Amino acid sequence: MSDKTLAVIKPDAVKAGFAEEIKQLIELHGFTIIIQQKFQLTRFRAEEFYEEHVGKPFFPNLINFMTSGPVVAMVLSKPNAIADWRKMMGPTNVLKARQEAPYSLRAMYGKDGTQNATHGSDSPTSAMREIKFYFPGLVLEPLLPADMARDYI
Ligand code: DGI
Repeated sequence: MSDKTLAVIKPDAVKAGFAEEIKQLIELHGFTIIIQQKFQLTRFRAEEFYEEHVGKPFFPNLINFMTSGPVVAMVLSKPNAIADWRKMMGPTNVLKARQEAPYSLRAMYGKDGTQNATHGSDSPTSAMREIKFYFPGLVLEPLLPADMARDYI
């Protein structure tokens, strides 16, 4: 699974009209967008997605932000997708991103600590959980090994 990751263009960047530009950059960096869809998250769904942050001081702002408009969720594929997408996004905090990685997506398209333009899974386990969260019907692996599958065609 480390060749696939879940990427999200967050409401600030979608609202500002950056989604198409960000998708072009994603493809220029060698990722394939396997599937993409625009979603409006409810508070319930946003709280479920960010359940690891429940109780932290920034949690209410995060939920308000993530439900403030549509997001574009995508499954990206490429060797080393998880780490390479995290690198392309840059640090979580936009001000830090602008200092340390000025050409990262968060530096270029984000606004502040909360409104940081993009999301990316941080491990193979979270990639699997997050891909299922947005795309529960997506089959990423063949159901049967190819040589066995031939017997069923
Ligand atoms: O995986 P990341 O998005 O880089 O970071 P994360 O999973 O630790 O946090 C999820 C989001 O929550 C992050 O994109 C922005 C927000 N957040 C995290 N830490 C802070 C924060 N927002 C504020 N205002 N302050 C924080 O310290």
